[in-house]
Amino acid sequence: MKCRKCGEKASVHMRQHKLALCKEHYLEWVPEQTERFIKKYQMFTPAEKILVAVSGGKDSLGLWDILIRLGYQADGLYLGLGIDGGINYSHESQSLTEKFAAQHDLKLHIVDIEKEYGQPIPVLAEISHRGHGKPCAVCGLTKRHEMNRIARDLGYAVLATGHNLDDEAAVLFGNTLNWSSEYLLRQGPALPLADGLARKVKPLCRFYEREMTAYCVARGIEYIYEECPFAEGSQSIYYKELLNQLETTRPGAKLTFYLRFLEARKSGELFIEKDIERAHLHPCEKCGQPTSAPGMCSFCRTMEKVSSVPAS
Ligand code: Q46
Ligand code: ZN
Ligand code: ZN
Repeated sequence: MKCRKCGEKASVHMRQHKLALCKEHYLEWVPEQTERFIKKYQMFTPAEKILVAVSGGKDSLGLWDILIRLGYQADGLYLGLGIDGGINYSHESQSLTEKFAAQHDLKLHIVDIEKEYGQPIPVLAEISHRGHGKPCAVCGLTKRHEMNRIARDLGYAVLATGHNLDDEAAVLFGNTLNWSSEYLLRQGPALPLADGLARKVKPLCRFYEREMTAYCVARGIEYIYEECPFAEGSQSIYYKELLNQLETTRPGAKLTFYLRFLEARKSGELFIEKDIERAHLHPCEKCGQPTSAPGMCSFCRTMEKVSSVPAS
């Protein structure tokens, strides 16, 4: 196949777009598309300061690289979760993130959860008895809380994450299977948030995972290949596999699934857009972040529980 732009040999074939491009034109196409999505979903402007949540994986490092190439003011935030899993996961991902920041002369904030809260994520999860033996519930809660906290404390207008289409389609699939209307209402490329919190955006939400891999390889970005060891056997991986099977026989199915959802939601065809969550939110008595729980938010309650248990 030949590159649609220059006629040279193509190196990336995107069946779902009926598009093939050479390496050079692929490296132009990805940021152009990203810019298009940023504008379409009104994510941010060049005047705003962006905080990119970086994990050392291909999506977040790829996102950071694209935003910088597009001329945006984007700093990084790395959360040290303290996960080893026999592969030194957190340590490796942190060094790759630091290396990327140093190579491009970028500002990177690092928050070490153990230093902040006394224990690494797997231990916090164990002590608090949340999440049925897996640290993911406490991990997700902590990541959300810390990203919001840092974005707010350091005055960032926007928090950007590297979620790609495969991630978004899997979440959508799960929420649809359960008809979780509250979650469906909250899912989207750009989420305006309650008072004092940064907007949350996902500029890569229309790129397939393999498109991000191709981008990072073509740009020579070194990223951590392994997933977090606790991701194994998760529901979201199972949904991704199912959607991949569908995609094999129907190229573009994932993209259509996600885009039609966004369209239907926007036009109000699916749900009556009620401001349900907002109506019940109030600031947490301890950290001030919005919560629907009475008194303290679930993060602060979890941490209270943890600090009341003597360390063994
Ligand atoms: S939640 Fe669970 Fe992830 Fe945290 S413990 Fe690892 S797999 S990193 S997206
Ligand atoms: Zn070309
Ligand atoms: Zn709180």
